[in-house]
Amino acid sequence: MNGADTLVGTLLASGVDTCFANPGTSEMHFVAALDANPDMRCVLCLFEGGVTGAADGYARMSGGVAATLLHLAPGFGNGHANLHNASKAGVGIVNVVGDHAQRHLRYEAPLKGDIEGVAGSVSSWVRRAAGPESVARDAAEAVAAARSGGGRIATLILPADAAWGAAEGAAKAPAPPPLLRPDPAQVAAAADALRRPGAALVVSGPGLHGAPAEDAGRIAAATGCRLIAPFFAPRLRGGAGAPAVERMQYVVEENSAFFDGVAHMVLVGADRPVNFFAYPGKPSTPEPPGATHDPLCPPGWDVAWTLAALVDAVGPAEPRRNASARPEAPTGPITPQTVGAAVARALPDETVIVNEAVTAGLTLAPALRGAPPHDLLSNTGGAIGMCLPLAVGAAVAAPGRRVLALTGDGSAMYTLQSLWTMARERLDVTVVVFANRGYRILRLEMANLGVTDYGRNAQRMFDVEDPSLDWQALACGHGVPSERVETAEALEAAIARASATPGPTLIEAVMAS
Ligand SMILES: Cc1ncc(C[n+]2csc(CCOP(=O)(O)OP(=O)(O)O)c2C)c(N)n1
Repeated sequence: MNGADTLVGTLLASGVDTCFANPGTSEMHFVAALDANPDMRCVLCLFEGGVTGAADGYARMSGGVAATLLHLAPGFGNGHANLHNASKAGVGIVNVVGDHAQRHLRYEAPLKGDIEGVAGSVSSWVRRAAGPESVARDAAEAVAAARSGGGRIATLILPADAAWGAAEGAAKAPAPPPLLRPDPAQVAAAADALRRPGAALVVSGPGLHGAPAEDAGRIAAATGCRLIAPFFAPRLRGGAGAPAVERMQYVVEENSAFFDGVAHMVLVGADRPVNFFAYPGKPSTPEPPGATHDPLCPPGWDVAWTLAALVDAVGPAEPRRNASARPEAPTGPITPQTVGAAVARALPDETVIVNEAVTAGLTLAPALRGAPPHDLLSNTGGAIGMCLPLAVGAAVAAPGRRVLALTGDGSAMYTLQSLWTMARERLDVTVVVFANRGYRILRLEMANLGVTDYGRNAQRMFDVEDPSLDWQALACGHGVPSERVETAEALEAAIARASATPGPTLIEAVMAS
């Protein structure tokens, strides 16, 4: 038995049985150990951004910890953006990053780099295995760290000689430290405050699906407060029958209007609301001046317990629920206004939607409210290129559920190789690429920043044309069947068709504007 064997044994003994991977020479003993343990599902992703995004999608849908296998500092660096998103989502990931053997590090070998530096900026736990005999204990602590605070990023650096050296046996992750909880007196005070006019309960993280979301709905019903979720929540239970939750807005003015009348916010699993960007002359935060915040249960604390304690304090009530509503059949060009109805009408029950449609998805929320029940995964960290990888991970974690990946064409190009993983793993994913042939949001943002007149350089940074991307050819090249639609009614029909077809399908939705 070597260090790598004890690592895989420890992951499995600790309940981590899925590894999204992009290996290299320094990880070959780890690969051999994974190979010797068929209970570990290994999923090859052809770029590290695909690896880390898939781990995020897997963790969001399974509630468990995903493992990744990354190749030294450059491999980790390639996966950084989606680890940033994952850390904002508050999910548990154990990254195993290979490094050169200790004796090799005194030389300037090509792949030598600052793994601690790049990993430290996005991990809440980083450790370098000192030798083969420490690997099992290190791995066990990495899993516990990934489970701490409800989900964190832990990175274990595995030097090649720690992997290949002789070691004793596997370990098992200890229980993570208990989640922090607010004081009962603080819960009682928050419950009182929620009964007053202008009160809002702002919930995120694990508070937006499952039993905690039901509790959040009960609290709103019992107190009459508003129940608010971030615009970009990690996992939001939605559709008919789900507790009614209002979602913040993206556009600054719309977000200010949304918070109109809010005098006091109780934050559970959520940070203080903030606008996505700063703009000259516009506020950073959306609530009216003088509104107060109670950070009752910060992200990483015990959200489920806090919501249950608030229910006890405010008394029983039935949540207000979204009514079932089927939008009118959309017709004509595919625009942000018709996308919502097309998606909502074609949505199979219990779909997992991954939304990175950017401007094409801006009006999705109202249409989804009365749609069949679903889970919605959003871009929590603002780094684009999460949609296709998250769809991979969500589909691996939730077999039997259809995954609908809604992506802008610009965003899809960041991590396009994920299509190949969908095809290889036969994942039931419908990918809709909203082809508006540009970075449309950046054009809108330029105007938001007060610049309305721009020339060739800016234009060429906003258009993705000349040449146009051929989405059907790109899908075909990754082994994914595809179709192209140009009207909202054809989009609805195509999503319905793809949903009934096993394996992945890509739909190129040509946008009119
Ligand atoms: C990692 C990263 N790089 C760049 C950006 C800036 N950015 C935000 S949206 C966007 C373009 C999105 O284009 P697309 O997906 O086609 O959606 P559209 O705006 O056209 O609706 C870019 C480049 C970002 N948010 N994250």
